[in-house]
Amino acid sequence: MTKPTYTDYFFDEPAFNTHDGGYVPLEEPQTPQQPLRIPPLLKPDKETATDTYYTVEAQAGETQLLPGKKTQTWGYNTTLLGQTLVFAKGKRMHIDLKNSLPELTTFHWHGLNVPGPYTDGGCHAPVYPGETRHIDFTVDQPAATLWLHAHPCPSTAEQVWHGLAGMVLVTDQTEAKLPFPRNYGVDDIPLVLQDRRFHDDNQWDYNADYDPDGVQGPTPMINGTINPYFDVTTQRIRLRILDGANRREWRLHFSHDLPFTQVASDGGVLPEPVRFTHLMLTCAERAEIIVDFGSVQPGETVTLYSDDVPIVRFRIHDYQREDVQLPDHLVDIPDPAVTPGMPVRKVVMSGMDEQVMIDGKKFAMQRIDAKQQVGNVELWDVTNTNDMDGGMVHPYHMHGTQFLVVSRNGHAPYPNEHGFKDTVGVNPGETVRLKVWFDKPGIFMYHCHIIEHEDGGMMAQIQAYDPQEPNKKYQLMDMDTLMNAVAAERGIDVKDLHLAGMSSYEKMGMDM
Ligand SMILES: [Cu+2]
Repeated sequence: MTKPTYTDYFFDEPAFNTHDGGYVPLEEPQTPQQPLRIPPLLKPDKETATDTYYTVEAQAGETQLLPGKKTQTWGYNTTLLGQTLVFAKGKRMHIDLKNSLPELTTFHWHGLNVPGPYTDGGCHAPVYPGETRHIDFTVDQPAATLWLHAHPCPSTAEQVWHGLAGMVLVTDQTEAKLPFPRNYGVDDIPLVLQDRRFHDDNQWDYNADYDPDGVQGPTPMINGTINPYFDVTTQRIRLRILDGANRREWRLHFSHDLPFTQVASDGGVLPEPVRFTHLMLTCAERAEIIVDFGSVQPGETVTLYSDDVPIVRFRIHDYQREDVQLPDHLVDIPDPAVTPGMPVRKVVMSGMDEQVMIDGKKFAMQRIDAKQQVGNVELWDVTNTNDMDGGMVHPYHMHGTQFLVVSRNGHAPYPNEHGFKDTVGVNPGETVRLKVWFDKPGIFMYHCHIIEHEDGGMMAQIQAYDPQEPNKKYQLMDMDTLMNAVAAERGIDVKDLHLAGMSSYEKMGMDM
């Protein structure tokens, strides 16, 4: 039986970001092409058969992005983005989280199955400038492409914009047996898709570009490279694509309408490979795709576009011919039964601009919005009440879980939504039903991953509890502590401090 090749983006076209009032179209850079930066693999401080020790340092620096002046940037163990971490399933990780930035930050492991709220690294796990926080955890999930980013509410968006986003690769024995390219940097390539606006002297200016519906820039930045090319030396390559933008959706397709095969989504390998010519990613989503250049002659260039703007050029060199067929079935995805007697939970994402909320409320760091027992399997109905006329797709993300997408408005999920996800785009007027369970206890955030929406209050938090300790108390961050700390770091009076996400609360006459 021949498998279909899907040729559409699936999401609702009237809700694409191109229709936003504040949409900033991508523009092809006019600067010379440069080799795609490949984030180096972070060397462990120490490694044994069972344990791995890393130091992850958030640092400020400058990066040559454009000809002329370097750009002030932030990164993890580098000046921009991050060195890539590898977590082998089953191993015990010991990580020093070192903050060498001038302000407090947090280290959030997006998609990682670890306890909350401190190991997870949301807003309750601040690391103050000059300090180090230590975390330990056992890698307890299938192979996947995850990421590390800052999450200090309400400055998450600004810190990610500065560059705090790194790749995390979970490996396991199941994925290792599949016929996927996995030679990192050669045929297994992370691809962090972002966009920036360059101001005077090649600098970024988050406040100048601020938009409560998400900050955008016209210049595509791929792995921290402007106008990149990649030299292809194998017939097939695997791209681990992350939408690492604050707001931008990426509608990806190759020149010649070259088809490609998606083999993994946010939480790991898909049950079956899915063939596409077009793929849309919303903020924070990941897709691993395998591109076969077997029909392309050495010397040619295959271009990856988002809408009609080239974002990466793949220069095809001589390669050894191979004839690899992906199996029809890749991995088994468990589908546990819903715990009897549990009502369907409802989550409503509403509003645009400063009005964004979840369940009619803006996020409050000290308020627990929901509770779910660890191990219970429950249905969550996540609704986007925006209307199709002027509404947008809100990428809904949950910490502490990899969920399954059950349905979209009662219909089957998209063909690439049959594996584990931690972020799902919800169309205007749509209810996406999820099957959600937590393996680890803690406080976990759930929110829109348009990062300015998240900072602006489209976020809530759940306590996943061990039945032995249903009312366990955690020390939670609060606005006074946060504001006083940031004001002190900046050497200003707290009453003069303004963080971008606060404006959404102020405009609505609400307290953070
Ligand atoms: Cu949103």
